[in-house]
Amino acid sequence: MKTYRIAVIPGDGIGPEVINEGVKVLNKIAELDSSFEFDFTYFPWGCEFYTKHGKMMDDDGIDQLKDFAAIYLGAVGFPGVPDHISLWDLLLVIRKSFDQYVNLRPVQLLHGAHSALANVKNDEIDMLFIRENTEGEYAGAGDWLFKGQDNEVVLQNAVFSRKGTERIIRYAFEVAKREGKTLTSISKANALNYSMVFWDEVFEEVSLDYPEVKTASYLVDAAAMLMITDPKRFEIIVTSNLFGDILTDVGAAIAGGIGLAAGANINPERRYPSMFEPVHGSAPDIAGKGLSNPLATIWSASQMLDFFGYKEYGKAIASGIEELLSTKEFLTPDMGGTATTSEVGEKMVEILTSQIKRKVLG
Ligand code: GGG
Repeated sequence: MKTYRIAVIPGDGIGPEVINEGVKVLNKIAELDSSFEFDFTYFPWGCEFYTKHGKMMDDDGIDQLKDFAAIYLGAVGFPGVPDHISLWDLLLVIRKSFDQYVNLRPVQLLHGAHSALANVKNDEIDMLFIRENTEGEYAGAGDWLFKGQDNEVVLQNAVFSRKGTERIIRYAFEVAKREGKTLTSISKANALNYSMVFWDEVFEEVSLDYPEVKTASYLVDAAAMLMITDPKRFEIIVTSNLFGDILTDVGAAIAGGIGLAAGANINPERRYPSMFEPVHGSAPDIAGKGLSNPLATIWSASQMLDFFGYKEYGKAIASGIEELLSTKEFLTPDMGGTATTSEVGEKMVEILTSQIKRKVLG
């Protein structure tokens, strides 16, 4: 039997409760399959750890994580710890240390999900964001000069290396080619006259190797508008770190809410573990009350299964979520229901069990 060792970082706020439900789902799928199992190791890192130890993770945290098959992360951030500390010293350091340069965020309006857009059909919102995940505007390069003085200056530099830009664009072309879909690049070359002119040039160059892929290129402001007014024009999208972070929240709003938005941080070469997490943050205001929606975390478990090669289970989770949404009975308050976090997780386990048994028994 194959064993997948998974590092679990539940993190802060609602992180632990949503992760519990994702773990339940993963364990049930492994039990039903019986050719593989998960071995979960929990790490207590996050803001509570910070208040006790003055750091978000152990000093050798990256070394402790490096041999796991994957990392499953809940959420980071809690009042009392500055947001730039909680994000940089845990989530971003993992993404960078493990060269997880691809951030995959599906924006897909599942059946039964409620879009913020009126009169939109499910098949009109079906895109995959491929966000550059290790450099760009989140490179962490800059300076803070003359702090507190009249001549105070802050610099936040965006870093676009040729290697970093080319590899994310090439990755996106490969996905678009494999799936027979269009590829849209989102940038801002009219205003960002170095970084985004360069991004557009690299996109043009790489496109020459993929004549079969139909492409489009938009400025980020136009793209934000078009995602609302004409979402069906987008299929595969490649964009920079910051633009991808912002636009995928727009994506969440049009595809059923942030409670349904899943993300995968991938090291495609598999030299290091990849990390799977919901897009949402820690929502401290509702933490510990059983109100949080675990579906994004469960969906990110499906991305983990896809990554391990169990595409059929990845699909089963997505269709299980659709079944759950369509019955409308087991929804958390953010989706208009009264179910608790764990009731949603239990229902997902029940739906998946009957789906997988039906398949096995033909
Ligand atoms: N679920 C992980 C989490 O708490 N994310 C919050 C966040 O601000 N993420 C920023 C990013 O994805 O770059």
